[in-house]
Amino acid sequence: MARSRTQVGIIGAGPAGLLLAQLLHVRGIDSIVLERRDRTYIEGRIRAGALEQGTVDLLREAGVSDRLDKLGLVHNGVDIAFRGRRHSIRFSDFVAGRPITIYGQTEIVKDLVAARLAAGGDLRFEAENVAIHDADTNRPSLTCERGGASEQIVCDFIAGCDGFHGMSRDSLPQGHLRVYERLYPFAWLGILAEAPPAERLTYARHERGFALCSMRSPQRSRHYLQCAPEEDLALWSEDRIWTELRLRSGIDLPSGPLLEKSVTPMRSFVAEPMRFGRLFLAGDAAHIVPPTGAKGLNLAASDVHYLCEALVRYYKSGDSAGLDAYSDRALARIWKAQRFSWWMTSMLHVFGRSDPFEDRIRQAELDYVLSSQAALRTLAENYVGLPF
Ligand code: RFL
Ligand code: PHB
Repeated sequence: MARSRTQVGIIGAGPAGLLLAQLLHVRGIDSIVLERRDRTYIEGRIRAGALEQGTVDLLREAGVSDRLDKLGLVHNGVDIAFRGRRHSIRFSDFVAGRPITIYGQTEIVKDLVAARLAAGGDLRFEAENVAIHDADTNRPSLTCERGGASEQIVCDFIAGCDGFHGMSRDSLPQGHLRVYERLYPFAWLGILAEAPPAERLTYARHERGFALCSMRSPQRSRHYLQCAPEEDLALWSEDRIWTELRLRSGIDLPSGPLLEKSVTPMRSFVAEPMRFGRLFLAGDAAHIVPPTGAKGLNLAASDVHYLCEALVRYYKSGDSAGLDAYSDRALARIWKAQRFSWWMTSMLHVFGRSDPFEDRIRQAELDYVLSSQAALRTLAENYVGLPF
């Protein structure tokens, strides 16, 4: 068996794992990243797009902001369409200097992979059967198989950054984790299209369901429609999608060829604590939010920030107080983002006919938010991202 040694063994080359590896590198700490998929796959997975300023700053600190600075679309607010009217919320009216930046997660992953490889970083793709050993000792290790050969990596610490369907959360002993979960009775049908986007990021609550008009570049739009969790994509022709988007958003969106079409379930999920011995969970491996608040990737970034700071402190001075505090610190921010994502999701989606009273309450809440400076401030503060 081939053996290696590193300071931090990282499972998963999504935004969390890659950003952690790159930030640790900048601070002089080495790591090895094990990723189940190949490079083309992870660089093509279309997901998030809205970055908080804290996430942008962290990418800058990691030295991967050249393309982001050039291509990122800076937005100082969002629109909410409701009952035939568009309401513009300007973040700068409430929180100074904290815009959001639209830059695709695919691009972040490409930038991080390129930076890791340019720095001679150890990124191991197509690592199968990754397993964690002795996480509750001072000498944890990882094993995996690549190209039919077994590998072992002995580390000081392990970071489980392998997303919601990864193995690290499940490798914890039964009973160690407490899980909180909510499934929503709807999903999002998402498209990426070669078509100019709406001018402003627009969230719409319509009696036919929620819609979101976003973008990736001045020529590329990213839109979402509330649909059923088991929605059959075959029933959604391009024409039907564009008609529905225009109806719900009230925007005369130009159409164009679709580059991608998929259905995403909506879920809130938190597993705590985010630590077992020398294994630390970060990002979607520990928590999922419904995408209505645009918080998933941003939470992965803040987890990584806390974890990186804790590891740097440990390696600088042998002080493990930061590591001991990691889970509580990360969870304090996660739960606030969970609340915001749940609130935005509840207020902007149509939950069906099962509870007409609650539906009217949700509409009244949105009506109130859009008419109250105090409520708009609350929305803006949370949307741009709470401080790290
Ligand atoms: P990821 O991105 O899932 O990466 C995990 C990586 O681990 C690998 N892996 C394994 N590797 C080795 N061994 C195993 N056993 C493994 N199992 C899994 C996987 O192949 C993968 O490469 O998790 P990470 O890094 O925590 O990043 C989280 C974000 O991807 C996620 O939170 C966001 O995409 C959520 N999200 C959004 N977040 C935002 O902040 N702003 C947004 O605007 C936003 N929009 C979205 C979103 C997510 C969406 N979908 C599709 C879920 C919009 C959508 C539609
Ligand atoms: C996106 O651009 O993909 C996006 C933007 C805002 C969200 C979710 C997704 O709330």
